[in-house]
Formats: sequence, C-alpha cells, structure tokens
Amino acid sequence: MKTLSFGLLVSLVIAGSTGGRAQVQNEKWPTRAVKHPVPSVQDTESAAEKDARMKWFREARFGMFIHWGLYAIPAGKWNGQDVPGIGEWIMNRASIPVADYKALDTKFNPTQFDAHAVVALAKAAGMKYIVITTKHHDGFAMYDSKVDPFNIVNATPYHKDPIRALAEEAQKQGIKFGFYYSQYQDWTAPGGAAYKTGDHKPPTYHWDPAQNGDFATYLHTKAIPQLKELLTNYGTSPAIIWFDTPYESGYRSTDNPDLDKAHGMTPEWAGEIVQLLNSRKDLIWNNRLGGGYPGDTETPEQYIPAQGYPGRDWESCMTINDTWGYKSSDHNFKSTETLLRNLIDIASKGGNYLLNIGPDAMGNVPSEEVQHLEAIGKWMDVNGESVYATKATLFGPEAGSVSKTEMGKDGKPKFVPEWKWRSTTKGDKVYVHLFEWPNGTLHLDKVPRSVTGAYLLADPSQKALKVSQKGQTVEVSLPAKALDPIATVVVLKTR
Ligand code: H79
Repeated sequence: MKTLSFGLLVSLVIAGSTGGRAQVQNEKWPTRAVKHPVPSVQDTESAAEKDARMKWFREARFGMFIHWGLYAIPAGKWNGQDVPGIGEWIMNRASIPVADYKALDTKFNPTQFDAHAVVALAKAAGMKYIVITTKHHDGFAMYDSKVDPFNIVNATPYHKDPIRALAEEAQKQGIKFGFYYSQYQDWTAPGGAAYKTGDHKPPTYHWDPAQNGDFATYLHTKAIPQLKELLTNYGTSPAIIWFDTPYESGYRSTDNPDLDKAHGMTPEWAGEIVQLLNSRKDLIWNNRLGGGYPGDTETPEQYIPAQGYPGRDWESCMTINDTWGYKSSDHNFKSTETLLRNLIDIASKGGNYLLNIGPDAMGNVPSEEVQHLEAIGKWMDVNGESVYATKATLFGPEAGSVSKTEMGKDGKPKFVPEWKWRSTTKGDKVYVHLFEWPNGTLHLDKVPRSVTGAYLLADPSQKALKVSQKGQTVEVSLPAKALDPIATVVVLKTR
C-alpha cells in the first residue's frame, strides 16, 4: 500500500471492517463502506507496521480511564435534586442552561489533585496506560487551551493544567498516556451536537438557544484547533486519542450524505480530523471518530463481548460503580472479585480492560476506588505474567454459552457467562485461572498441546504439580487449598 500514490488511494473504496457493531449496547455507530476522503494510517500502513504501532497496546491489557471535569462539582445533584444517570451527563439530563453550567468554572479549585499519586495508583494497580477526559460533552477543556477560554487554566481559580502534570508524571513513571476528546457533542459551544434526552426537541436536541449555531463552525473553530493543541503541546503524549459519540443516539447509517450531515460526523468532517491524526505516526485511536473510519479499536462500553472481536483490537471500558464522572451518591462499587474476573475474562478473549475512576471536585480519587485498584495490583504483582502480553484462550467454552431458552434485549439468544475458570497463553505456557477450586484434580479436555509440567504461579518455589495426559485430556493434581481466594493460576508448560 505504501507505494500507492495519494491520488490512487483516495479513489479506493475502503470498506469499514467492523460493519457497524453494537458498542454501547443497543447502539450502532456505523462504519459502513465509504470512500475515505483522507486515507488514515489504517488504510495505508502494512500489516507489519500496524503490528509495531499496536504492540504496546496489545501487551498492556489493563488501563485506567479517568473522567474528570466540572461535573464533579454538582456530583449528581442540581438545585438539591438528584439527577438520574451518569454523572458527567448532568448538564444534559437536568437541562442546565449554558450560562449556569459555565459558571461552575469559578468554583473549580481541585487543590488536592496529585498527578504523581494518580499515576502511581495506576501503576500500583498494574495498569499500563491512562486515558483522561481532556474535554467531555460539556465542552470544558481540562487543559491549557488558547483556542477556547472555557478551560481549567483560564477560567478557574486553580489556574493549572492537570493534563500537563499527568503527561510529565506518565513520562517519568513510564506509563502511556492518552486523551479522551468529545469531538461531536459539545453542549456549551454554539453548534456543538447534543444527544436526545428527555423532552429535548429535534433536530438539534438543544435545550438552550445559546447552543444554537453551525456544527461546521464549531468543528473548525473549536474541536479541530483543540485537537491540534492536544496533539502538539504534550510531548510524547497522547499515545491514544479516544473519540466518543460520533452520531446522534439511535442513528442508523443510510448512505445518504445529507442525512449523515444532520445526524453525525460525515466522512468529510472526520477526514479533516484524520488529516491531523496522520501527523502522529505512533498514535492509536478508537472506532468512535465517525464518518466511516473504523480506527484501531473496538470499544464495547460497560460490557464484555462473549467472544471478543477476532481479528480486531479491542478494549472494554467500564465503570467501578455506576458512573464515569464523580457522583457523591453512587456507592454501588463492584467487588474486587468482579473487577479481577473482568480483567481476566477480557484478557482470555484477547482484549484490554479500561477501568474508570472519577476524581471528585477537589481532585481526590474516591477511597473505595483506590482500595479496589490496590487490591487488583496485589494480585497482578504475583500473577501479572498470566495477563500481560498474553494471547486469547486455546479453549473457549469456559467463558459460557448461548442460552437455549433465554432471549437478550436484542431478541437474540442470550449469552450466559460461566465463572469457573479462564485461560490465556504466552509462548509455550498455558495459564489457567481458577475462580473455583477443584477438589484435588484439575481436569482439562481438548488441550491442543503436549503438557510437560505444571506449577502454581503464586508459588514462589514453583513446586512441580503432578500432571497426566491422555491424548487431549490433561489432569493436574492440586493442593487442598487455593493460593488466592479470587483466582489462582495454574501454569502449564507445553510444547
Ligand atoms: O464518557 C462516557 C460516557 O459519558 C459516554 N461514553 C463513556 C466512555 C457515553 N456513554 N454512553 N453514551 C455516551 C451514550 C449515552 C447514553 C445515555 Fe442517556 C446517557 C443513556 C443514559 C444517559 C442520553 C441521555 C440517552 C438517554 C439519556
């Protein structure tokens, strides 16, 4: 592909490889066959170049998502009322007028924010990268922007740039750092898009005349110039650009450019952004740019796909409680057991786990989130070898099965996960993560390799466990008790 001239490339019809898969459940962001007006790195690089670009991401397996912005101040309450739903959507859900929401900036002074501690927390959890909201749908820039005054350095008493502090710490502590940027929705910039909520009216679903304007003007005067700042002002960061919500809620692709234009990112608009992204050779970006660009990663939100996405890189993003942005009333934290099982489940399907934290208005990470991440880190310190840089399971049925009786919300038979064990591989090793401890013997069917030995990963002496193999059936003698109450890893040495 590299030798093709630009002219030839633009005339190629490049099929979106994902065919419009559900991402947020029940939602499809179309990546149908389109002519990419600007070829993206994925269109032009060789397979070897792609492998080199994706290498660190494929080995990382575990990252930290950070949703942090002005919405941490109301923290889920407006005028004394609880606002239902995810915290960072409060402006939309409560139909807060632009001027009232913007006035939050004078109250934002997160003096407790400690970039060193946040990066250290990610590292302690065993996370290999961080992605933070540089601008969410509320339009507030969490970094030093010369393009738009509604930003943390210019408009708040804090006057500092947490993105710069985090970029420096990430560099120092050796962890990749990526930027979330809401390119389509912007609820405080005239012309920015808004998803339909409650009684907001089509075609714009705006709730304040101050939001009215021309989308192309917003794109050209705010989103693109801000993305340019983000791509040029932070040294080796960003390693990732994480786009979001490129089409109006519920929109289905029609191959009608005029309809597209009214309902989301057109190929032309997305292409202007791609032009910028192409300036950073090593950049990874997700499938939420819109305009028919599939990007690098599938991004299932708040769920783990039954089988992963064979042939595609992917990352499940999930909350620890029920919100991304901080909500003072949300204490519905998942257990460490659930979080760890999710991480192992995702690794066993060849994906990454992007697990969110939501710092509060002072910049503190909620203590429950810190505790869970530290607990995961303790397990990863011992067992990380069975997660990092591994490949998906050699088995498959252990993840669960399609129900013969139950139907899912989409009307298709429901996938029912099972939580007895998972498996990953690396080189000649097969890792078996046991959530339930078998009585005496681990029995495995359909092992496609010869097993030459076994030991428990958490056993510092790596004492050999007795193994017997008949054809593809393997039995491993186990000690009476699991070494870890959540997941004990059996390592099979194979050839
Ligand atoms: O940044 C996080 C979310 O804010 C954003 N993506 C993650 C990473 C996002 N998640 N879901 N969506 C955007 C689509 C929106 C869905 C809903 Fe709603 C928001 C469902 C309930 C609240 C919009 C408002 C649709 C119904 C009410």
